[in-house]
Amino acid sequence: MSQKTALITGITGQDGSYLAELLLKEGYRVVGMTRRSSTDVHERIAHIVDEIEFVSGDLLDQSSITAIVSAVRPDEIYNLAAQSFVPTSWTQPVLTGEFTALGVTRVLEAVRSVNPKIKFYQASSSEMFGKVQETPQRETTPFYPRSPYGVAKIYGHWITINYRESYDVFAVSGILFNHESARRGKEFVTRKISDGVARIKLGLQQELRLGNLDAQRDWGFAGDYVRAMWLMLQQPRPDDYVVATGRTHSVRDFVRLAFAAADLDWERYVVVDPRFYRPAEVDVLVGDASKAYRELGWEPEVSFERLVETMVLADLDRLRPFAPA
Ligand code: NAP
Ligand code: F7E
Repeated sequence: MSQKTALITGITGQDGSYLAELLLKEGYRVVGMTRRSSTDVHERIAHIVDEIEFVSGDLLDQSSITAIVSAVRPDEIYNLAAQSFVPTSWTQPVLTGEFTALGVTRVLEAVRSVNPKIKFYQASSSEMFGKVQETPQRETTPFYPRSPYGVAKIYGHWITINYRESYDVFAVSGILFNHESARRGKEFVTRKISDGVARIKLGLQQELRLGNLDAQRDWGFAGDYVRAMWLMLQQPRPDDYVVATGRTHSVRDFVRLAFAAADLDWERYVVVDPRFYRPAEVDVLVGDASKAYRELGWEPEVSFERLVETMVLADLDRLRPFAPA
């Protein structure tokens, strides 16, 4: 069988790095789309950078995307690029819509015009459920977004389904619940906590300021979740899937376990700071991934407890060289 080619938008992000690793292992030619930057943004993929081909493009620019799809001739496209930080979606709502919503149409337009046989994966999100209408949330649960990010992701979800139904494109929407790792951006709460715990343990920071400790999320490991993305494109028919662990924990639970992993008492260091509250909050999310279990044969391998501990230990290792003597 000839080698398959995958094009990944957002390859420099957390998920892009794990997906690139997986696809290389599966024998793919991996091409990553990156946007022009004056600094090196390849930190998360530094270990595999020689095995990946890079093309320069931007979700804002239709001509660059169409030219890339035309030149690369991928069998599969994973559209992971987005403005993905929820608070920024309130301060930059229009840009978030351009990247996270219309960006999806731009990639789909490139697929439609170059070769509608290309398989397409859209990175949809549990943020679409927002103020939840049903618990646990599944593929059929109605959406009620609580941020411009959530609203933009719903557009991306429906335009993906629309291109499947209008043009017969093999287009799937993966509704993924929060997934984390040592490669998570430091502004997201889990990594902010693991980084903060490590800094406090090593004497580099005195306190950790956080927002709403009562929010609850269904947190899994990013390495497990990219496997579900790939499996979705290997199915006989395109469909949409919820990917989640089925367990939910509060930010406070994460904090408690993370400080305990470094033998620290969280209550001595955590300060609740209303600056980190959101204009509208998603209080509690928990997913029902039974369709993915059944049809994709997918299940998560890393538990919440192991995830928290791994993230703290990784930040301790990374920061130890900077600790005062
Ligand atoms: P991430 O770490 O924030 O990575 C986002 C990626 O998008 C980066 O590679 C970034 O490039 C790229 N990007 C942003 N704007 C772009 C533009 N205009 N043109 C081209 N590239 C652009 O996000 P992630 O956690 O890996 O998530 C991947 C995708 O899954 C996102 O679409 C996110 O919304 C979605 N999602 C994530 C989760 C989760 O829990 N992680 C859950 C559900 C859905 P730079 O490096 O240049 O900034
Ligand atoms: O917040 C609370 C905050 O920013 C989680 C993105 O990948 O997952 C992510 O979105 C919760 C919220 O992730 C702080 O209020 C408390 O309730 O880590 P987060 P998110 O908003 O759930 C979804 C699935 C995506 O698709 C997104 O792209 O934690 N929280 N204190 C805090 N959050 C942050 N960031 N910082 C705090 O200090």
